[in-house]
Amino acid sequence: TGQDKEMAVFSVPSYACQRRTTLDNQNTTLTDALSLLAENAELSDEDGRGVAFRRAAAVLKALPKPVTDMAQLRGLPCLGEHSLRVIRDILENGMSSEVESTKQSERYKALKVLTGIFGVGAKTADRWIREGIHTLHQLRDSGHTLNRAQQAGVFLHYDDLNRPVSKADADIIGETVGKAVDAVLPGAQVTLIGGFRRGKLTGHDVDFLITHPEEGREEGLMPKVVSWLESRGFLLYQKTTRNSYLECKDGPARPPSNIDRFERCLSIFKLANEETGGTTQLETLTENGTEPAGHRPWRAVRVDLVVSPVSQFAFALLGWTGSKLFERELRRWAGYEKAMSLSSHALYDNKQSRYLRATSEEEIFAHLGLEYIPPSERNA
Ligand code: 8DG
Ligand code: MN
Ligand code: MN
Repeated sequence: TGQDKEMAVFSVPSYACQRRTTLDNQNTTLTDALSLLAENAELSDEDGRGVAFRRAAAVLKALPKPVTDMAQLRGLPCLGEHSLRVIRDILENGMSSEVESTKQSERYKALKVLTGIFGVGAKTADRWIREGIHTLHQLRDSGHTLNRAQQAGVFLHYDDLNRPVSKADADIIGETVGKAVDAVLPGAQVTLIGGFRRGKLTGHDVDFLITHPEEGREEGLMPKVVSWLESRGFLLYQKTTRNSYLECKDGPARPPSNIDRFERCLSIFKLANEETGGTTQLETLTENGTEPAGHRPWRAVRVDLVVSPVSQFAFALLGWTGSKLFERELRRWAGYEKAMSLSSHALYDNKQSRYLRATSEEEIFAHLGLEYIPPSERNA
């Protein structure tokens, strides 16, 4: 028909790691809807459905123009029946009743509030909801014993940790981490990873990868960095996990999953801020000794620190830059298309029964037979 001439026709490769996905998303209404369903599935322990919605959203993020007609989607990968139904509803009625009813549901709202607590995952939130706990006040009054992370998350820093972190904040924290690292191990290098490395302007945390150009010098670095930061009052909370990669019985065998074994630190930074923040929704909950945001000259920010030996640096950099879906797709590509196992430590070729070395992300893409995709185009 005449209409077809006007309509953009899209073609997209099926793995997100074969595509260039910038932050310039032309289909935010559709991808927001699918992401919400993905999130709801993930929070409900339905990871398979979650991934399906994430993949569908990622395909739409890669399109150069807004979708206006279902016919444009013909032949595109990763769009299952369910995702297509949601897209059709939005194109035809301006909204998806499934998305709207999910958003309004008591369960989804409670899951959002409770998993907004640092240290609370879907499992814990689900258990609390089944006990009738839907709000922070109900949680406080329930008498549940919370672990140290959860206490920091709910009673001390809930509002701060649920407010986006800006790139400017990330840079200030980067300077502090740089100073700490330089003081305890001169020559060690700090690299911004995660969403900010992909060019995002805000994030839920700030992620850093630390290494030293001489293999082995990075050993034991994390506790020293953490003490330096702690003694100067930069940390509100920290939990350091030791490197367990070298302790693995089978040596550096194929890592069984994407859970890596680097020395890492999950922390909450105390970031001095010039301007006062907005009012907190939880002023009533901060009666246990903390001042509400807006009345104090600092805010709490989640920071992840990871230490990698330089021999694994390229893999760590690639594995921690994200997005999460991009990482998942890289590993799927490696396994299904190349018979290789990719982790944040190494790349193993199952056919040659050997590890493939790399000192840059470019080399890893080349080993995988993929065109190089820079961080700013990994926003799948
Ligand atoms: P955001 O913080 O702006 O919301 O987004 P992000 O920076 O992309 O997400 P993130 O949750 O901070 O995760 C950053 C990257 O780190 C992402 O690719 C996933 C990856 N990552 C973890 N935990 C682990 C882990 O235990 N092992 C490995 N290999 N990667 C991990 O978050
Ligand atoms: Mn991050
Ligand atoms: Mn992180």
